[in-house]
Amino acid sequence: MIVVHSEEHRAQAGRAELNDGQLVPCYEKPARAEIVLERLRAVGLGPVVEPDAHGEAPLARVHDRGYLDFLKTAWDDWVAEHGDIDALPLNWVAPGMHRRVVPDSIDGRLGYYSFDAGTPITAGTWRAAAAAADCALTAAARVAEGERTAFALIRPPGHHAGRAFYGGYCFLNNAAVAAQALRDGGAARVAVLDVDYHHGNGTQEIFWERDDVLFLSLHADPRQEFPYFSGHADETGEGRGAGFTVNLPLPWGTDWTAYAAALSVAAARIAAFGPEVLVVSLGADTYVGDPISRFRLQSEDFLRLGEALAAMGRPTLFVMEGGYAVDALGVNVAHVLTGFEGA
Ligand code: OKP
Ligand code: ZN
Repeated sequence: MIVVHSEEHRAQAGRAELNDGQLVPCYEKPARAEIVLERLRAVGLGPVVEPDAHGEAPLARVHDRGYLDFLKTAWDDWVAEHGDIDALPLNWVAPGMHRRVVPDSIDGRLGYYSFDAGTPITAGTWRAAAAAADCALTAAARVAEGERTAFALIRPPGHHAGRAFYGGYCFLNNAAVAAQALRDGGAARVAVLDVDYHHGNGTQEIFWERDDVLFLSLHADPRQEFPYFSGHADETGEGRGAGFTVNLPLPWGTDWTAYAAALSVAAARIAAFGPEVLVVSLGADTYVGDPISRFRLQSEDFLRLGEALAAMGRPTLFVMEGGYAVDALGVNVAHVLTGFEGA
């Protein structure tokens, strides 16, 4: 399986995120990608190739121009105001307020374009995020050229990033950028299946009114879990997109048996849609040992997940999302990919 990876991910190395009332070391850190790469090499999965530069045009197909411009200069604007400290937002819009005017102040713009305080912007955020999107686009191109599958081994992740907002460790929606590029390259229908523990609210928002990109997500119930305000079962899309968003929220404690049942529901919907390509937002934070998540998948279950994805029978692009039990992350991600390849 072709693995597309860039060391530029290391440029995103936040010092702290706000979690449970404290500034704590970032869970979303460079070691995550490093351990996955090490494991893929150990099991002989590869080749590992560098991304091609795709420029900003494919990003602007799913992201707002003003948002991209904000992201590019946010760090410099923040440092000019506050010095060399990770940039975190502190204020957001509430009912009765409005977001008609984009603030000039960097503090105002951080709040305007975000939805949480767990996602530091650092000196290298733009560089790392752009490299991740390039990896996803490069892997997508390989699948478009006829490969059965490819894996974008990337960070920062993307599925919480929307058309004009960041949050949940995500800045550019790599899976959405890739799905749109596949559409623009001639695929009539693309499905994005998000198996990260958290709801892919950004991907959902981007494709909410679209009937050419089916979005499906298995995730912890937003009644219990981040991002709290997105991912309920009755969110199914609007306009032309009505019925083309599928949310399968699951309770804390979900194990493979319950997870596999939900996966079957997603598989049936994907089969009915008949996509030319399947994009998998691959988070391994469903693992029992994940430090910020509460599902109960075992390492062996990730092999079954890979087999179930292969059984969907589509050319498949894997895009890395979350997974924070760093010691087990390499094994778990490799299990999905080898499970897929062996099936
Ligand atoms: C990103 B991805 C836990 C706080 C969690 C945000 C989690 C973002 C997950 N106390 N904060 O979907 O893996
Ligand atoms: Zn996640």
